[in-house]
Amino acid sequence: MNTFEHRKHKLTERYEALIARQNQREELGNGIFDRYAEPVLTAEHAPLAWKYDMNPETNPYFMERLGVHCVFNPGAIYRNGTYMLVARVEGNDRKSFFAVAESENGVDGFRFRELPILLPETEEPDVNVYDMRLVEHEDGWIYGLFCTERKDPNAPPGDLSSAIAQCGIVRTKDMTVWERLDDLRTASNQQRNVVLHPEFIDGKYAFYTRPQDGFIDAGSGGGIGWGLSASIEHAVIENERIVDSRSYHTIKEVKNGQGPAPIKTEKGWIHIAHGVRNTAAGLRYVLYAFLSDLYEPDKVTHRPGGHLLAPEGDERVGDVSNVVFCNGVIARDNGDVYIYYASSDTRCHVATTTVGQLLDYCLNTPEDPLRSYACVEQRIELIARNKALLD
Ligand code: M1P
Repeated sequence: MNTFEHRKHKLTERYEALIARQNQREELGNGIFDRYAEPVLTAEHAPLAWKYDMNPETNPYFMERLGVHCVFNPGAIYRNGTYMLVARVEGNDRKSFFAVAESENGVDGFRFRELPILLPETEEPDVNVYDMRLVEHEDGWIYGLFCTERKDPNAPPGDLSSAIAQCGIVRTKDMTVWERLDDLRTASNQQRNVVLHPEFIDGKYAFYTRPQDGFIDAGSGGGIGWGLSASIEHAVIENERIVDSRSYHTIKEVKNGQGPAPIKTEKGWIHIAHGVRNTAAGLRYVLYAFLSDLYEPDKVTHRPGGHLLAPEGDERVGDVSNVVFCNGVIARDNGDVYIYYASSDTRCHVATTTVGQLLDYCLNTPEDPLRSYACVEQRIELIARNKALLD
């Protein structure tokens, strides 16, 4: 066997073993959700044909020609008995693109479709696209809202980092053919983490937004916003207001953003979001949850304190370390919930739970009382109640 044949054979074997690997639910957990031993989707899940020139004449060393660096921040949807992730795949060239991976059970066996999505562009081409939120809207379409990034035309000469982030919109009926609509227009210069609410509100399309002053910094902006648009083909939000703001000395003091579209329950909408705080080691991203009113989803009714899920163990290290981020969740009709989250902008994981557990978490976890003294009071009260049970 020559180098080409040997490497192709070994790499194919390793790839198929990875796809066939079973995932184990970790024992006990925290009662809120269960983690799994293995990530569900990684850069190694990218098919060999996406990376290698498979012609021995032109690639005698069986060398990677177009490497895949990371696979993270997937949108998620359950269709026709299949768990589908639309992952953010990042090439070695730093450009992200979207690709659909499918699994029969939602916790392992994810395999990418043959081709990544060739996302249609608008007249103003995207430089980078990422973090798609998939929503089955009551109008009958599946929408994908994502971040489209282009160079900031007002950046001073020599500044090759400043970008303008805005919300791009595509829709599909079959998860195969994607129609590009106009980018969302709002008053904010920067929009990331924009999510479409699955139902009409007052006959209009409703959006969760995240206006910011700068590409990285919230500045005087930030918080999860809310706005309505009569049209989805040419979506415009005239009035945007903050429904979940940033807050001093909390897990969301620097910025926050809506995760996937919220989950509808009889007690309200369960939201999974991310909160960011600063540390000496840089920004730390965690997930948190809140509940909003069933009929007025822009009114937050319950705010459990602290994080829902924070990076742990290997999750803490990656391309952008100390980050967990979620823009995909699947809530099955039987109440099972699959939270797809990425760690450190590198790989995708799943945590499983139920609507019942998430509701209990939202309804019965105390709010952050915002001061150490009050936090201790809160904990002493819990200890006292437990002690009373023993007496
Ligand atoms: O690097 C962490 C995350 O940073 C951004 O999130 P936010 O807009 O809240 O800062 C996004 O680029 C996200 O993709 C990334 O995971």
